[in-house]
Amino acid sequence: ASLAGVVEYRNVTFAYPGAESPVLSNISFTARPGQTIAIIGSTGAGKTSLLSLLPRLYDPVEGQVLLDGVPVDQLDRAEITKRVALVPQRPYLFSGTIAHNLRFGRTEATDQELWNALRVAQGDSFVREKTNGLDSRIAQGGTNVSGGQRQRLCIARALVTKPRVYLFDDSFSALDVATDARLRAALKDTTTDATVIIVAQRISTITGADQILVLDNGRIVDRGTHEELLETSPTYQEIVES
Ligand code: DCP
Ligand code: MG
Repeated sequence: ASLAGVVEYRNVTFAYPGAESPVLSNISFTARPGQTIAIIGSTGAGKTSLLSLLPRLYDPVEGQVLLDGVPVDQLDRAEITKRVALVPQRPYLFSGTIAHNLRFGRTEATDQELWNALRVAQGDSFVREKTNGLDSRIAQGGTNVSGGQRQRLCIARALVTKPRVYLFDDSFSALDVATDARLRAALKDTTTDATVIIVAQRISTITGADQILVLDNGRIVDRGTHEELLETSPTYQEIVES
């Protein structure tokens, strides 16, 4: 079977450079094309750190992270960037037009592709309402758009790259529940072959995930579907009730 799009963490332990204790301990899981894997856990549990190891923002101190069956430290960084899109927790917009921000240097993307990405990200209507549409200017840091609009533009930017793997770090938190649900439904329709890893705070964002990893203090303490975890995981129940 092809390993294209398969993400595997194998006994991964990670500490930030210079830090004494690890922020991730013995993390193992596999995410396959067509699947959505969700990661949930309290603030500081290590969710962002976990995602950061796939695009090699950092490397583990023990264990391996594999993409397409190959350890990521054996892959070219440019190749990883092509295959993996990370929507960061603090999405970054720069001073320039919406089109510039969506293309992010990918000059080959057509306007039609930008609009398609915006439609999936539930961002097409607010862009259309702007006088200059795709040519409207974004201020440095995206200060002239709302938090939810910023998130949707950064999700659209990820869609434009057509990656095999999407990493969403709390990317739906500024959206209202209805927009969040519409966006994820549209995402599922257009990324049927992609591998999706979602970090989320809101339970409703992840109830449909194929597998949920419950992260606590750098460890996966429980895993399963929403229904399974409701039965088996006190940590998950606490999160649901909070
Ligand atoms: N940490 C660190 N150096 C960094 C980033 C984080 O020492 N450059 C520490 C802070 C936390 C731990 O690592 O103790 C885990 O941080 P994460 O950002 O991975 O935690 P989460 O993403 O789970 O937290 P949040 O839900 O607040 O985003
Ligand atoms: Mg985080």
